[in-house]
Amino acid sequence: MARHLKIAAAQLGPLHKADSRAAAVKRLLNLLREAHSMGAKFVVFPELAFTTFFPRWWMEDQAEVDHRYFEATMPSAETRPLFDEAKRLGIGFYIGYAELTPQGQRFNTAILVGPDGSIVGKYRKVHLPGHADHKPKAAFQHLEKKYFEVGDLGFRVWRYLGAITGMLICNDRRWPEAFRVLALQGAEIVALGFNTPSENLHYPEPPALRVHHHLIMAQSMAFQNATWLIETAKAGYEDGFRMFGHSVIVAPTGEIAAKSQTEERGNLPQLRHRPRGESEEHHVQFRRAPASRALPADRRADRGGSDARERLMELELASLPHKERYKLLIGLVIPRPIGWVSTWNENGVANCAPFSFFNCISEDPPLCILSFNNRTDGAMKHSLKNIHRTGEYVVNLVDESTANAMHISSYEIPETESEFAKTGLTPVPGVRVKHPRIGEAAAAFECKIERSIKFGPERELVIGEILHLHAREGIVDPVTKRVSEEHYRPIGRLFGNRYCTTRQRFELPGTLPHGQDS
Ligand code: CDT
Repeated sequence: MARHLKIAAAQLGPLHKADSRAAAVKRLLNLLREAHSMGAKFVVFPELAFTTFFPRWWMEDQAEVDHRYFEATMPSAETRPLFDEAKRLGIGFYIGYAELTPQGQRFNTAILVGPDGSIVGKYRKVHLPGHADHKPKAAFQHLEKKYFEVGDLGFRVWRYLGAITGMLICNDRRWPEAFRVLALQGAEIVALGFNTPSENLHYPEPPALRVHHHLIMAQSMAFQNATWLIETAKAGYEDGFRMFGHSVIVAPTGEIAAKSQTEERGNLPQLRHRPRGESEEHHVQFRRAPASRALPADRRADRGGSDARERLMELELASLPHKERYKLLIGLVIPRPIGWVSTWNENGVANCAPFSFFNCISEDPPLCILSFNNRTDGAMKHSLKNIHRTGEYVVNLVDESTANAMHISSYEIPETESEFAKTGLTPVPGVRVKHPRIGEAAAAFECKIERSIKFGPERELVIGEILHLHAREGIVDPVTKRVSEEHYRPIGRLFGNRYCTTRQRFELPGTLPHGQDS
C-alpha cells in the first residue's frame, strides 16, 4: 500500500559568529512553522544548525569554543522552543549540532526528533573532513578533525514516521559505504544535513564542478541504495565564506524530486556577488513520485536582526552603462503592469505593442503614464509616433488569455506590417479616440495626451487622460464597479521574457500563502 510522507528540507541561510543561539532558534522555528503550514510531517535541518560553521576557524580557547558552539544538553533552555513547537505542531525533525558529552567528548551530531518532541535517534558523524593542524596560510580552515572525535554510534536506522530512516552528516555523503550500511538495514529515507563551502580548501575546484559532484553523488547514492535522500544545506555568505546551498531531495529512482534554487544555472562566480540581504532560507519538499515541477518560491525567514552585518551590493547608477541600469531597474521593480498600446498609423495599419513602464497615477483627473524608449535601430517607436501625430491612443490591459499575443506583439516589425494581423487580434474602433482598441483585451482605456515629458535622448513619458473604459463582460460588476478577482486574471511583467500571473492573493496582516502558483 502506498505511504505518503511530506518532507521539507529546511535550507538555512548564513548564521554568523555574532548570531546568538536564540536568533538561530527563532529562524529554525520560522522554517518549522512554514514547513508545517505546507503540510510537511518531517523537516530536515542542516548540519551544525544552531551556530556558524565554526570549524573554519582555528581557536585555542577550548572552554570558549565549548561555551559558544557546543551543546552540553539537548534540548537546552535555548534550543527547547524548537522541540516544544515541533510537539505542538506534531511534526518531526532532523537537526545537526555540536555535541559535548558529560564525559567531555565532542562530536558532530545529528538527532531525529519525533512528533512528540522526544529524541528518537542519534548519529555522530563518522567521516570528518579537513585537518587538525593550523593552516595559517589558508583562506579558511576546515578543522573538523580538531574539534570532533570520529562518531562512535555507527550507521543506524530507526522506524520513524512510518518509514525506516537513517541519518548521515555532510561529508558522509561522499562515501558509498555509509549509504550501503544504511541500505542493508532497509533504509527507505536517508536524512542528511550539510555545510559545504563553495571554495574547496584543498585545491581550486571550479564551483560548478563542486556542485556537479554534490548532485551526482546524491543521485547515485539514492538510486543505488533505493532510498529517498533529503540533503539540506546551509547557504549564503556565512561570516564572509560562501556555502553553496543546493539542498536536494532525490527519489529512489535517482531523479531529483526537488532542489533549492540557490546558485542555479552553473553560474557560481557571479552569484558570489549576490547581496547578502537575500535570504537563502527556504524549503524544498516532496510528496511522492519525483516530478519535474518547479520549486516552491524562496521562503524568506525573519533574519533576526542580522541584516546589518550582511554584505551589501552598492551601486552608483550614474556610473553604470545604461543597459545595466535598465536590467537592474526592470529586474528589481517587479511585477509591473503592462500597458498594451494600440493605434492606427497614418496609412491605416493597426499597431499594438506592450510597455511595462506603465501605471495609473490619478483618478481625478483619471490619468495613466507610459514611458517610451526608442526602437533598437534608434527610431521612435511606432506607437509613440502615432500618439504624437494624433494626441490620442488606447491602452489595453493584458490578461492570461491574451498573454501570448501581447508577447508576440512586442517583437519589432516594419511599420507596414500589423501586429493585429500577425497575432490574429481584432482592431475595434474607439468610442472617443481615433484609434482601435484590442477586441480580445480584458479591458481598455481610451486616452488623450495630458502632457508629455522628455527625459534624456531615449525616454519620453506620456501622461494620458483616460476618457473611456471598456471591460470584457464579467470583469467589472455593473452596479458596484468592483473588479472580479475570478474573471480578471492580469499578467505582470518581470524581465527578459518572464511574466507572472496574480495567483495566491491574500490579506495582511496574516500568513502568506505557500507553494507555487496554481
Ligand atoms: N561539513 C562538511 O563535512 N563539509 C565538507 C567539506 C569538505 S572540504 C574540507 C563536505 O564534504 O562538503
